[in-house]
Amino acid sequence: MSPMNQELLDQAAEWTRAADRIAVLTGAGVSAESGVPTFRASDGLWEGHRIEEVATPFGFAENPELVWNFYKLRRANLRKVRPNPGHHALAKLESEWDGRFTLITQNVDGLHRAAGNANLLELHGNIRRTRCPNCGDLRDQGLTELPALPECQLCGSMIRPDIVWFGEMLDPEVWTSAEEAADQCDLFFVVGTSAVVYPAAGLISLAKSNSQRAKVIEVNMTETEASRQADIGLYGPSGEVLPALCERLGLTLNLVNPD
Ligand code: BV8
Ligand code: ZN
Repeated sequence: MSPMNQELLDQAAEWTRAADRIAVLTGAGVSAESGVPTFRASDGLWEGHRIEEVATPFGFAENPELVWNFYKLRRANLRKVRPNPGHHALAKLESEWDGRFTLITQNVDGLHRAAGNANLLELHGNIRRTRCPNCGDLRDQGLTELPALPECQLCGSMIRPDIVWFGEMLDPEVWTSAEEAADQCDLFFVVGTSAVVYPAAGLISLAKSNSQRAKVIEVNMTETEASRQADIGLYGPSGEVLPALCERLGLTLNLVNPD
């Protein structure tokens, strides 16, 4: 870690130690060191398709097989993927700030839950779950291989991933809880997100302008849309920066991944 970061890391540790309520917003970058590709590192294309075309209800209506393929490939990749030290550091922080720590994620990969975070808000759903648009059946399918066009076990209709696509509303309960966490925190971390997707990215300014005048700490490889709102920017891989922060706080990480 660069010497400049050491000083900033000390400041971040001081703010964390003093924090009463912590909220964290994560994006794809926190899973990058686990081997999960981010969205916009490449040219934002998947098999030549723009994500914003594939991850939409219109794309699904147009070509359900293509969209199911997009998710089945990602589900298959996740079978060999484990939480990285960045995920474990966030689980450790939650256990230390028990009841005063909320993890809000845009990720659908389930790795925060696998690392042990429980007070977790999955804004964009979860790739392990499917939903039936006809009868509403919600099912945790794990990461098992699914048929080309999976059918509802209750009513036989074609089911979809339980994921929030572009142009779709977020689950109102999940979103309200995320807004409350950002509004009530006095320390807000933004980790591994390009902060371009709304309404998730709006949580940063919500925290920044809340009555506690929350401090904002960004953890990323590079500057992002969030950087101008961050009081501190810790630039480096979250799998190194977050464990280094825990070390400053005297917290030892449990890096064992339950298989
Ligand atoms: C909605 C599920 C109301 C899919 C996802 C024009 C302007 C502004 C907004 C809009 C607009 N047009 C439309 C909108 C709204 C739209 C939106 O925000 N579009 C964006 C693209 C402009 N939002 C919506 O549609 C939302 N719904 O608005 O509802 C509504 C209703 C009806 C009609 C209109 C409005 C729904 C958004 C949810 C979309 N679904 N995911 C799937 O995953 O398959 S979003 C998708 O992007 C993922 O969830 C992902 O998490 C998310 C954000 O991306 P990031 O996580 O930030 O990933 P990214 O690759 O971008 O960045 C990675 C970062 O990590 C980088 O900064 C990199 O530097 C860093 N990094 C890399 N390695 C590391 C690292 N950092 C640390 N350590 C490392 N090792
Ligand atoms: Zn059904």
